[in-house]
Amino acid sequence: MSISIIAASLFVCTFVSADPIRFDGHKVLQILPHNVEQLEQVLQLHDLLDLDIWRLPRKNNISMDVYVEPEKLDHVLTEIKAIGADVKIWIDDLQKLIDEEKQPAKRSFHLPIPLHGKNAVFDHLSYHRFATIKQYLADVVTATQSMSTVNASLSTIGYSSEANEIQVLKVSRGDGQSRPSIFIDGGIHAREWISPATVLYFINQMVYGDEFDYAPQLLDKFDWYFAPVLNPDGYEYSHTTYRLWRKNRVPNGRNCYGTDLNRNFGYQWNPNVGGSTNVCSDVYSGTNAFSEKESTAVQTFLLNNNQNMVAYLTYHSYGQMWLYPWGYTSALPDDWQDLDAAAKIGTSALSELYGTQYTVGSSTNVLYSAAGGSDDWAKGGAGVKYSYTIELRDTGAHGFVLPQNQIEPNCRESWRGLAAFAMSLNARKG
Ligand code: 0X9
Ligand code: ZN
Repeated sequence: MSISIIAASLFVCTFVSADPIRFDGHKVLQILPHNVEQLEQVLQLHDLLDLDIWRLPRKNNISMDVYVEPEKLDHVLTEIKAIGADVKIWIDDLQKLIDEEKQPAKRSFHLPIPLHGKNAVFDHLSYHRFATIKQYLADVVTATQSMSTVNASLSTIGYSSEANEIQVLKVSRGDGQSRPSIFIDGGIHAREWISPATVLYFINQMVYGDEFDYAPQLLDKFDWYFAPVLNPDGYEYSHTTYRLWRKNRVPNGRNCYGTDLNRNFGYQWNPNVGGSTNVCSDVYSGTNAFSEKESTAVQTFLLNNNQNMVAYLTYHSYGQMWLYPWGYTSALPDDWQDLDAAAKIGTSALSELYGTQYTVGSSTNVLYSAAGGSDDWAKGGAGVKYSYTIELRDTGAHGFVLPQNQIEPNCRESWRGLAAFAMSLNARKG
């Protein structure tokens, strides 16, 4: 089996339940294949046993994170040892992490938290439900109405399959001048909760100002579009029912739900490259490119607004990577050196606060090949030059279940990285 189709069979069952599914005793293993043969064998095993690979670096001799239910554990461990790969239990009890994730984080002096609406506080230190996020966005719009140097306006660019709004907040100087623009989205994958939290933090800094005073410069140079939750149905489902849900929630028949929106964008769309034609798979690519309402909403919006769009950044987790196209092939875009240099400016600024290290490179070469990603389409389909997928914290200690006390440092460093990146684009454009 080739590396390009390894992610093709990450199966997840669908649960219908009043209480969230529990993950007591569920493990994440770290498996280290020593050569290509061992890697291939591990991947065959993953196919056979329907394992969920959380992180899959492209090369052997770099470990992979694999989620295993308790019933399968003994069998998986025996098989991996027979293959000769190293294996260790990396996360011992997933439920414990899920419980710890909820621990409230301490408020930090770095973040002035404005009051909203009827004096309600939207803190940027917790993971919020979709309804609360919508209220926050509406409150930001109201707040900027009495500000003279910044304007925020909200549009609904489409509706999800369960009829939730997909919203974009435009933040600009509001002086009637139009500037080059940058589009930032989050929440394509439901379980990556740090992603919407990061985009919301960016909005907050841009509108209310930030400790480094980047916001005025960033608003002088660009108009900003923020779409914090592109997959609202999946996001809610990951809160109410199944913490590790990835896809949207479209019904597919066979009691299986969801398309992986990041396999559904229409540039070199191909379910055989890192996606799947199996409707139950966690990386199901959809019936065809742009079969999903959520991806179509982004397509329509970007095609209508791409005239002067300089950058597209889509925030995901986890792995600490700043990735550029292509995801569908190991070949690189002609201008990859421009993308590489700008990403390195971002990651080096990001690391200055806490020393957090990010890997920069093309997504196929750093991670794995997967066609149908929004980043590939933004560049190849909408012609946005600086197109990236940013994989936020961490490198696997908590994976998708990043504790709330890491939200703030993650967002602070990411804001610094974003600002340095964006300012460098402007400098280079002269
Ligand atoms: O597999 C993905 O969709 C992304 N990783 S994640 O763990 N957040 O699911 C990486 C996408 C990289 N870009 C493309 N393959 N086009
Ligand atoms: Zn993702």
